[in-house]
Amino acid sequence: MTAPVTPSATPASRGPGRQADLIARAERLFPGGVNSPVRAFRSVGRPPLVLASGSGARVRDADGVDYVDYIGAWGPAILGHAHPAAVEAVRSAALDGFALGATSPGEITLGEAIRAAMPSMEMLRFTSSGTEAAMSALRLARGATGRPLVVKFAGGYHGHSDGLLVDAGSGVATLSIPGSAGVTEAVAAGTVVVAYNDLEAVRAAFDAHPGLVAAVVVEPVAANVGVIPPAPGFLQGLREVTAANGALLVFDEVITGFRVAHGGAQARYGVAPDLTVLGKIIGGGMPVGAYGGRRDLMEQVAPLGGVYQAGTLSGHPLTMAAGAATLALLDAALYDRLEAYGAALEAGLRDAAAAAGAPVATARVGALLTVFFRPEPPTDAAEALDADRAAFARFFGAMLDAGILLPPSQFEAWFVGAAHGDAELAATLDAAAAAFRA
Ligand code: KE4
Repeated sequence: MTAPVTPSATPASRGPGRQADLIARAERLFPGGVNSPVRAFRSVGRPPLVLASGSGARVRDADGVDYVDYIGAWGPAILGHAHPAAVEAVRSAALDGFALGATSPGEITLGEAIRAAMPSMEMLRFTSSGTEAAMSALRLARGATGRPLVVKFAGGYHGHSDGLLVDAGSGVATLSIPGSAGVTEAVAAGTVVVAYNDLEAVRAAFDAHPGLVAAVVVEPVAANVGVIPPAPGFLQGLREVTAANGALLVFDEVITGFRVAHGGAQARYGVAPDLTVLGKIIGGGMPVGAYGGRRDLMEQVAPLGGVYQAGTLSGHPLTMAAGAATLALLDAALYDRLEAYGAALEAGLRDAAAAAGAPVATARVGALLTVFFRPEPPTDAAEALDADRAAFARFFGAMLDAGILLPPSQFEAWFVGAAHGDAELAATLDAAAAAFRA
């Protein structure tokens, strides 16, 4: 095993004030000073961090301040940051050139590893982001079925393609309305939004639009309104209602894939979708997405079939190397450790909140969890969204000041990685004991 990777910049290049200067320059360069909105920390009322390096379970900001990290690059860092095996795999691959413009051996290695873990993905296609993968899977669903509509769930996030940035219409019989400026009503009308965990609403959507629904797309564990586990029977129910109506079931496992089990949520809950969307962990922290599933469907994707999708850097060799090195280390012992840490963290947080008299609820699936500032864990987005955001913001700030970096939103999941150990757990729970009183 090569020596642990130390943070790249030297301490001399950090120091008080560097972060403030970088933020000021970033805010002149990028909208909100960020290249993805959640990084702006706007919902927690704190200035954003500029993170200069990460190692294991910790990250270091541009002023040289270290934090125990629960952002985890928003999911990819399941091994921890700068894991030597992943770093060495990328370093070695880079010596052979970056992108060569044709299939590379690494695509086959990683593709076969994914298919071995998720047998429902008989054939797949790599992309450079989860957004591309989800967008492409739904284009395939519409192309393969010849039907126009997609059903999604309120609070489900599947990337920022137009048809998925929509809000629920006035009822399941109505079509969605734009959820972002720039999304047209015509595009939004291709999507029906219903409540998560509500099988009756899904059945009603099919009844309201007979023969028109191409697919139901779902995060099998909702994680973009905070973590909301599927109700017992919900996923199996989706499997049955889609099959009964000639529609496809699409699992968006960008977060849950290789996170909640080696085979993702489809393995954990025993429900096989027709198509699966992946991202994050399969790239080991490098830009990635993938979609795949039944061979008869994937063979309709160009150049074999009429559903077009493409990408200059899809299957990038350095991404493939990082992903393969990561997946190779995701063994049963690692998932046992993640489960144990997640359970201890959840129990400790509950105890700390109770001791502080803080009305919070936790929701957890494996090493994916959220602390909701509401008395009960939510069962759908509407319940999650009534959490006390101001209380979360106070908690977030107190944890940050104590050296614990949480995702800067009440509606995100905490991402635990294999590098989180006893020291990180103790530091987190010590900080939480005070932060629940903030
Ligand atoms: P990307 O295009 O960001 O790679 O993936 C989009 C996506 C698709 N599906 C699910 C279930 C996702 O959670 C995501 C992206 N997740 C967010 C975190 N909740 C990424 C963080 C960000 O937007 O900066």
